[in-house]
Amino acid sequence: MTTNGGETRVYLLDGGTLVIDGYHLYWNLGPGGEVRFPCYSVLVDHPQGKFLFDTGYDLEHVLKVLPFEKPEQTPAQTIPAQLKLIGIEPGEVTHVVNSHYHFDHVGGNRLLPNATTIAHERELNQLHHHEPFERLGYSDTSFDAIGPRYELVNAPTELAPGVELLETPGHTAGHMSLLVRLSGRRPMLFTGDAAYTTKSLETEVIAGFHLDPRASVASIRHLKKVAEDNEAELFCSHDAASFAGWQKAPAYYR
Ligand code: 5PN
Ligand code: ZN
Ligand code: ZN
Repeated sequence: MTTNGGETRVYLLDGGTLVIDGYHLYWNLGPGGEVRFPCYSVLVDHPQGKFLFDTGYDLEHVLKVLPFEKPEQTPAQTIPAQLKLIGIEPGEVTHVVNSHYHFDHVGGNRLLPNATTIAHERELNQLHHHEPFERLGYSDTSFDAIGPRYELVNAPTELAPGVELLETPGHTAGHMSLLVRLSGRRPMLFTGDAAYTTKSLETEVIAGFHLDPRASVASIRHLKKVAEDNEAELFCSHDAASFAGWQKAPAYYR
């Protein structure tokens, strides 16, 4: 196992793009019309393990179940290809932690044969007992079917020194965000779908896909407070303009 001399590195893995309507992106605000946005995963290469936060979508699944989201994902934008860019084999990933179990955040889980899946107990329960309106969101259960080793958490939890999970429910029952402290820059706070874009943060307008809208708004406010208290930079889940400006693998943050 490489340890990078004890340094933690954060890599953003490009997983391609999807399209949704602007009214789904900004509930009851819009503007309407097609919006194409990125899906990405975060590899935290830490002295105590290689933690992957979210794993993007499975192209075959989206083409079959949600073709109207017009997926664009090249072979280079799969989890194995993105890991290869940084010289890591899928079998070397020690832990997978999903912000939540929507299809666009779990697609690569099944490709990580040795990883322990760190699951929020309420999210795992909701995957199995979701409301009818959550059916499409929870449509990719491939990762659950193959029998991963689960480690149940009730966030907030420290996965390793400087790697913290926060509870940010509302979008889903057990949604989690990730705070990573680094030696060479300010902390990185990955919101997951608690905030799709910086406009979601600024306007406090949540996405149309949600379990509990009032909890969703509270989670946006919680994230802004945590960012302020820790002087952290917020990284939203599906913001094309932001994503274009970030360093992507094989480059990294440290
Ligand atoms: C991108 C996207 N598309 C569909 C759904 C859904 O049905 O619940 C969440 C979600 C998405 O994030
Ligand atoms: Zn989601
Ligand atoms: Zn999403």
